[in-house]
Amino acid sequence: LRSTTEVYPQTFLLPSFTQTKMLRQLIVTIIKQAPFRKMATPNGHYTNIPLTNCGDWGWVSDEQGYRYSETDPLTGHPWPTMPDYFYQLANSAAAAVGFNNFSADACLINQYKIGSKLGSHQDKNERDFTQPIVSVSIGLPATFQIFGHRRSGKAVEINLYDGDVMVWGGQSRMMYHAVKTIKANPNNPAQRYRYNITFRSSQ
Ligand code: MD5
Ligand code: FE
Repeated sequence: LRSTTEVYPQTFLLPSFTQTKMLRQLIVTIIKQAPFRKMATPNGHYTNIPLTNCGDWGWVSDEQGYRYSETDPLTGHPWPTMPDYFYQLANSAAAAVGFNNFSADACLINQYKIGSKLGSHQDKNERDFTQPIVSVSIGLPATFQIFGHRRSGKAVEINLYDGDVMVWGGQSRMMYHAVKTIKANPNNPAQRYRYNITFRSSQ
């Protein structure tokens, strides 16, 4: 049995913290209003990973840069309401490792296909870096890399499975991180995607 570990200072892995059936159903509902899409980036490309958001604020990218927006640039409408089930999950995961006042106002949902990856980057579009970030893995397994203060070099690697939750607090939330190329799951060859739901306090 895998138990909660501090995989990096102030970074906690909560293995099998949640079931994912309800999460998947709620994602289906959200993407009817705000579908997954790649977003343009300032360097003239598109994000590798299709994404969407729910909650008061959503992370967006365009030719101008990265920021949080109260509306979906595809429709001009507010993002879908964050399901209470999502909010409570993020809250209880944060509280389980000592962050008792976490209140997510932003929820980013990433969709990874087999063969896709997320390059090394820092998350720095939020206003209050003392607030933790909570991330939930659904579907295909992934190897997550934490590089530390440099973009590349030697990384701490963490395997993430369906239902695993990570909480990034303190200094760890400013670390460079990446997701290695997603592979098929030999234990479940029919599985085609990994979803990651990231909860943030953005404002
Ligand atoms: C993922 N997503 O698996 C990850 C989970 C993203 C992203 O990285 O930006 O959409 S969030 C992991 C994370 C968040 C904030 C800080 C750190 C890692 N960190 O300092 O290592 O789709
Ligand atoms: Fe990130």
